Amino acid sequence: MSRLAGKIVLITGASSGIGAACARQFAQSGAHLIITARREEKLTELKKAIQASQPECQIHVSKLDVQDNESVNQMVNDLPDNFKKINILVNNAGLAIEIDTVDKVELDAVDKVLNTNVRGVIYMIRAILPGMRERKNGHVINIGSIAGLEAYPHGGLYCASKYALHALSESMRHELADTPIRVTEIQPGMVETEFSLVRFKGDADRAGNMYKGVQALNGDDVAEAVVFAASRPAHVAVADMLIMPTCQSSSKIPVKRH
Ligand code: NDP
Ligand code: 8X3
Repeated sequence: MSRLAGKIVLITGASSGIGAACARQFAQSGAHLIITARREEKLTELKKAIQASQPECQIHVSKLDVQDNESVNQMVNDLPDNFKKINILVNNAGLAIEIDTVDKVELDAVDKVLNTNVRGVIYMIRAILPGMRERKNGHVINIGSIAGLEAYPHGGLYCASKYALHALSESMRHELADTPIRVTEIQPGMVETEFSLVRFKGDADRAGNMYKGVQALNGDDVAEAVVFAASRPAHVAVADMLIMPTCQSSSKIPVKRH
């Protein structure tokens, strides 16, 4: 039997890309899901699609903006009883906005990127980790980035947010080493999702140019790594996993970003 059978997995940013792929793959492994994001209609579609092939998979849908601490707490408090004992938290919601030198970043982008990629993760951890500590059971999986290990030009804001997530993951790993709770950071390179479309504010040409001539990863490639980490035996902790397309060797991708 799968080690993930019957586990409760909460995924942020499950409406698209890596998060949606994680939801599908955890469901295939027998887990039950709490799927969250701002676009509730996408989550409802995903729930229907998953339950069409895995009718036994229980799925709770919750519209959530991780930037809002009160909403995060309310979402967790309002979980139905059968979803309250979260085993695995996948902090996946995140975004980049534009490609700019640090002196040119838009102030609105500073708020959105840091509030989502950093504060949002802290809010989720504050709301969910205490329950994991009480139950002496849990796994926090943070979706970092190669951009959190190696900064690239014109990406300072996004890189800073992912460096912060890397630090949070490392601190938590130390803090939880004397508990059964595991912390994993998955650090993808280029993944073709809605990420670039969001980054370039809906400009499909600019987004498409990012992946021209490059075989990028897809959401499923990353989800496989997430599910691998989550399904190790209880005494095995996957700390970090850097996963890139074969044609990528550093964050300075073979594509001109600006
Ligand atoms: P997508 O744009 O396809 O997915 C991003 C997800 O995050 C969406 O489901 C979106 O849902 C959700 N999201 C964004 N802002 C918020 C918010 N404030 N509250 C709740 N949910 C939010 O991109 P990816 O799947 O590629 O990105 C997933 C993660 O992977 C991100 O953390 C990203 O930084 C990271 N990553 C991506 C890489 C790539 O090349 N694509 C590489 C390395 C890391 P909604 O809009 O419905 O709220
Ligand atoms: C997103 C990857 O390098 O395109 O984390 O910014 S990158």
